Order: sequence, then structure tokens, then C-alpha cells
Amino acid sequence: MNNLEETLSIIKPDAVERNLDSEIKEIFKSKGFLIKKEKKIQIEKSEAEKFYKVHETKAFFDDLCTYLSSGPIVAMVLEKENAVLDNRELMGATNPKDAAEGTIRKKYGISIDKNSVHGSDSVENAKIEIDFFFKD
Ligand code: IDP
Ligand code: MG
Repeated sequence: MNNLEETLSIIKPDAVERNLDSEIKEIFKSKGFLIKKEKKIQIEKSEAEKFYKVHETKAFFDDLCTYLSSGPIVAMVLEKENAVLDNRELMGATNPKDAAEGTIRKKYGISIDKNSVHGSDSVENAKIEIDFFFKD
């Protein structure tokens, strides 16, 4: 049985700023993810607030939205069997300090806020997040 899924991945400003986007895309490809769509954009803070609405009550919300809108990002639709969970595993823990060896956040993350990548946390949220960036 195959369980082909799509998930939304974002290469965050800290990684794009260090020109790590090609390298990170190669990692996704080498792990079997197909990059079905991608675009490099810079979003407005108001759009970041919409994207991260689930975190609006958190103390770090304002900094988070300022950060995501602070520079170019690469938004991608990744496709693979079990893409959502496999991407979360490949990304590693939210705080790079806690991320396992071999994960993207372990390798490139600078801090809990500058943790280089975003990935959808469920199939349902993946659909919402993909629409957010790619619905035209
Ligand atoms: P995730 O990106 O691993 O799914 P979430 O809990 O959904 O983690 O948080 C979204 C983003 O908010 C994280 O990637 C990180 O950049 C930031 N963040 C999460 N917790 C904190 C915190 O305690 N301080 C500062 N930033 C945080
Ligand atoms: Mg999350």
C-alpha cells in the first residue's frame, strides 16, 4: 500500500541568507522527496501572522513573524510516501540543540528561532499550508 502525501517545507531566512537552499534541496531529493513546486519569496509580516496563527497566543509570536518576514524564503511542496512524518523526522527537533544527528536542524540550525526549516505537522495542516503558498 502506498501512502503518497504532500507536505509544505520552508527554507527559512537564516538558511537562505547563508545560501544553503540548494544544499538543503539536495538533502530532500536524496531522501526520496520530489520537489513538486517551489518558489523563493519574501512575505509581509501580516502574511507571516496568518501562516503562524496557531501560535498567536505564544510569547514568541511577534518575533517569529518578524523573523519569517525578514528575508527571502523558499517554500516547497514535497511529495513522498509518508511525506509529512518523514519530513518532520528529517528536519529534527524544533530546538537544534535537541535535534538528532543527521537532521537538517542539527546540521544547519542556529537557535530555536533560526532553525533553518519549517515542515507541516499533519496531513490536514499540510493541505492548508500548501494552499497558503501555492493556491492561485
Ligand atoms: P516546529 O517548527 O518544529 O513545528 P513549532 O512549535 O510549530 O515548531 O513552532 C514554530 C516555530 O516557532 C519554530 O520552528 C521556531 O522557529 C519558533 N519557536 C518555537 N518555540 C519557540 C520558543 O520557545 N522560542 C522562540 N521561538 C520558538
Ligand atoms: Mg509547527
